[in-house]
Amino acid sequence: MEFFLNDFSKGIFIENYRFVSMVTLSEYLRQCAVEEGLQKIIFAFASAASEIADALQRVDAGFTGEKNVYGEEQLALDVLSDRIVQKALQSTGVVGLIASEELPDQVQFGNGPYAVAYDPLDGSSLVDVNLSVGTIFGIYKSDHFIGLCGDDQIASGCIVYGPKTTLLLTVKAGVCECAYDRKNKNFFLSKERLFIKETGKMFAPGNLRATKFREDYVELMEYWMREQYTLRYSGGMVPDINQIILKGKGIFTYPGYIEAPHGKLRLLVECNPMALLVEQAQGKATDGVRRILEKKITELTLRTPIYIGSKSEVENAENFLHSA
Ligand code: P6P
Repeated sequence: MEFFLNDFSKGIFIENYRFVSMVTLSEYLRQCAVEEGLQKIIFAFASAASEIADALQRVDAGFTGEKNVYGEEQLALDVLSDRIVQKALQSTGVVGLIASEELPDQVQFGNGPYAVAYDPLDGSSLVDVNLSVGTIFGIYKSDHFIGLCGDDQIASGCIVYGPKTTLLLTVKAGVCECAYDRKNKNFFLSKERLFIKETGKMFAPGNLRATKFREDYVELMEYWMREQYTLRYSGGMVPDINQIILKGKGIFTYPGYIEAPHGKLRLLVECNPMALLVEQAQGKATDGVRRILEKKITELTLRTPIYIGSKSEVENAENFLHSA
C-alpha cells in the first residue's frame, strides 16, 4: 500500500513503519515545526556523528590510562568522541549546560537555554571487535539537571555506528530514523512513525550474572527460553534497543542485584533518552516498578535497572520480578 507521506515524498507503509526517501533531516525538522535552537542541537549531533563515524574507522581504540567517574577505563575513542560532541554543541551557541558520561561533572557552557546530557560513545569496548556502538543524547530546556526527570526532555536520540550510520530521533512527535549519506554528507529521513507492537518474542537479557543471586531473573530467563524467544544481545545498549524499535518488538533488560542494586546503566545519559524514544514508539520503559521517565534525577551519576521494549513484554517481565 502506498500513500503520500507529505509533499516531499511518497511513503511506503511497511509492517511497523513508513519507508521515506529524499527528505533531509532539516526538512523533517521543519515539517515538525521544531524550534530553531533545538534544530541547531540536533544538527550538532548529526555533524558529530559523521566525525565520530570517521574516527571509528581510523583511530586506535587503545586505553588512555584514565578512568571515568564510574571507574571505567577510558578509551582514546571515548575521550575523542566526547571532545567532538562538546565542540559541536558549543558551536550552536544555545547550549548552556552539558553532562557527559565521560566528564566527572556537568559543564556550564554559557547561558544558552538548553541542557544536553549524552554518552558520546556507548559500548566503546565493542569497537575493537568490530561490533556496533552508539551515541546517546537527551535534550532539556533547562539550566539544571538535578530535580528534573526524563519526562522533562524535549527531544532525545541515539546514533548507531554500524554497517550504516543512522540516527533515531524523537522531538516528542513520534520516532523517525535518518540514515547518513556519505556522498552527500547529509542525513536523509529513512523511516518515520516507527512503533513497537504490544508483544514480540525477541529478548536482549543484560547482566545475566545477576541470576546467581536472583531466582526471579532465572525464572524470567527460563520463560523466554521455554517460549522460544529469539536471543538478540550484543553488549551495546544502543544497537540492541535500536533493533527493538526497528523490528517493532522485543525487550531489553538490565537488572540490579545484591552487589549492584541499581544495575549499571545511567539514568541521565543512557536510560532517559532511550526510554523517551521507546515510549514515543508506543513501547514501555520501567525500572521493574516505575516508569524510567518519572524517576527524579537526584545525582548526575544515578544508575537504574531497566526493562524496556514492547509494552506487554515489559509488563510480563515485571510480573516475574519480586524486586527491581
Ligand atoms: P555488560 C556498554 O558498556 C553498556 O553501558 C551498554 O551499552 C550495554 O547494554 C551494557 O553496558 C553491557 O553491559 O554487563 O553486558 O557488559
